[in-house]
Amino acid sequence: MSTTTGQFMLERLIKWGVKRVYGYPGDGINGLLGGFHAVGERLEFVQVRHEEIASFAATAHAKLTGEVGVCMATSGPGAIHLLNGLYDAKLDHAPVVAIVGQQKRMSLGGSYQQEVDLPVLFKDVASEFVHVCMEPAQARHLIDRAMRIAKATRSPTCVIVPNDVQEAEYAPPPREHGAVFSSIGFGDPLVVPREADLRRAADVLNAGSRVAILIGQGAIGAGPEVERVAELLGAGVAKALNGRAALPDERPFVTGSIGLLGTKPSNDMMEGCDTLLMVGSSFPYGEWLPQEGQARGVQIDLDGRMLNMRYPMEVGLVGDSRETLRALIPLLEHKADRAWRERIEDGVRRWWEILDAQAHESADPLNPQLLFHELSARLPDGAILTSDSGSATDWWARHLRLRDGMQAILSGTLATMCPAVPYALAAKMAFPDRPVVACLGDGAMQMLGINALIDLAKYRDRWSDQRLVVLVLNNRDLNQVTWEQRVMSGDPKLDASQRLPDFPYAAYAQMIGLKGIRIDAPEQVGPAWEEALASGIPVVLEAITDPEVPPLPPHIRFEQAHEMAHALVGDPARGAIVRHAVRGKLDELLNR
Ligand SMILES: Cc1ncc(C[n+]2csc(CCOP(=O)(O)OP(=O)(O)O)c2C)c(N)n1
Ligand SMILES: [Mg+2]
Repeated sequence: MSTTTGQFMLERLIKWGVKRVYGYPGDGINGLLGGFHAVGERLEFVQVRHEEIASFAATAHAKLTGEVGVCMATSGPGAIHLLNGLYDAKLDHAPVVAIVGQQKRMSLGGSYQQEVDLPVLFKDVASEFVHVCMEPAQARHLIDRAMRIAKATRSPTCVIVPNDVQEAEYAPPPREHGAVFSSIGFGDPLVVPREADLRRAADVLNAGSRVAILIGQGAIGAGPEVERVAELLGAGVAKALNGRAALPDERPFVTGSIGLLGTKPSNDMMEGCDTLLMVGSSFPYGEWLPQEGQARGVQIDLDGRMLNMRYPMEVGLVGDSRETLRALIPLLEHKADRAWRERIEDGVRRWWEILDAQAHESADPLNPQLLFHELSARLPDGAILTSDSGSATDWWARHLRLRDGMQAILSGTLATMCPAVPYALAAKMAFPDRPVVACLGDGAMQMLGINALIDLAKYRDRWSDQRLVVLVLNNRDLNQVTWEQRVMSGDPKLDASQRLPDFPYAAYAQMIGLKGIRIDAPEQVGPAWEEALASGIPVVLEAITDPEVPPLPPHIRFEQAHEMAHALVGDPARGAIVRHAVRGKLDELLNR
């Protein structure tokens, strides 16, 4: 029996080790879909509600497993819907392959139905590799290169396939001039800097007396080495959001996240340090790093293009974080004076007390922080945590104490709304035996999350461990932006753009065969988590939370406080906000 080019492409993906493709059908990929009959269970088509869910899920697969995530969509509108998830992959350096359909070759250029200039559309997001398969003999090397380049560059790549090429009989490249003969396989190299550069880096780090370390997702897998370096240098470790799981929060010298979503000890450490070591991070906000000239800097990144751009580093090392730190450790001297480290640990201890106090402040009806505080103590071993973009992200970043063996992902650099539930789906598909908790706001839930819940309901029966909780903060507000308007721009809340309609999230979950729990009182929070994590079925935990609890750390900068004061003059919620803000400040002061 002959093989179609569509089927051949699927077989090729299987040879590359791909087990599932997230996608949505359309006649632009009928030739590929037909191939799924032939490949059977070796490659699964996971049908999700929206192509954006497919690209988020493929991205999450890549972020969680390190493997290439694959998504598929039809020509025109389907392809367009993939874009946001693919940009998430691009900006967070995740390897993803998108396979999209196109109209027949003979239609192209005819302003044909659903004809979109796909190479141009994907040229930016898949800048490392995007090609059209114009004939069957190209199929082999286009799939091989899309997979290899996604892996090698940790970025999304794209193969566009006209429908008639998908349906055409596959023929391997002929032995003639012009043919391309590719093969599968890619082994990640171990990249280590040169000895002389390591020595220069060690000299900088040894000379400092107050060293701060900032790690990002590139440090995942290098936790023990980061810990050893921090021990030798008497340093503290701050974490960018996608690097949260690289080093557990239980360590007394881990200052937690950084930036506007960050912690006071991270900020204090950056303000007080004389040396900065950055590992596997492109944390974008320079104002939360030391002032130029204040500190000497060393940076390690696997991608040389990412070096020395957030802070003027003295030494930039291109290397794998674990191997580079291992090579650096023998060159580092143990700092005898531990005063700086003790100061950091003191600050961290105090900070956890502040967070505890803040979580227990009363609010109307629920303080969102309490949800995260109570979850933190109950996080199951091996949990995978996903977050969205919104005020939930602030609490997620500060209040959850990650332990060894957990993973935590979000859209770090694109900071887009909507990934939390699609990420949770992909987490469960890749690790059906691990508990998953997704945290998001009502805006993101209304934008895409309620659709993605249908996917959870659809696929849940295959998960051996049913622990999957979707926490929705129902505050009827696009709260993060409301606060950004107040704090960054000095404007009061604009009701027209910020207020959200209510929606029965928990009741909706019940309706589609999941469990729903709705809470609106502090004493319900702990028991709700207990129930949700023990219920034997995925749960939507809907919490009615107070939008006037500022999702800002108590140490916001003077200019921001000034802008906020200005904004509140015309804000109807002024009284409640000032009460919360003053209480937050009091917690900070009383815990000194
Ligand atoms: C796709 C997209 N649109 C808009 C934004 C800007 N934005 C960031 S957070 C946010 C509010 C999110 O609201 P919600 O999900 O209700 O969470 P809350 O902040 O209320 O907790 C918005 C609109 C974004 N990041 N991504
Ligand atoms: Mg909201």
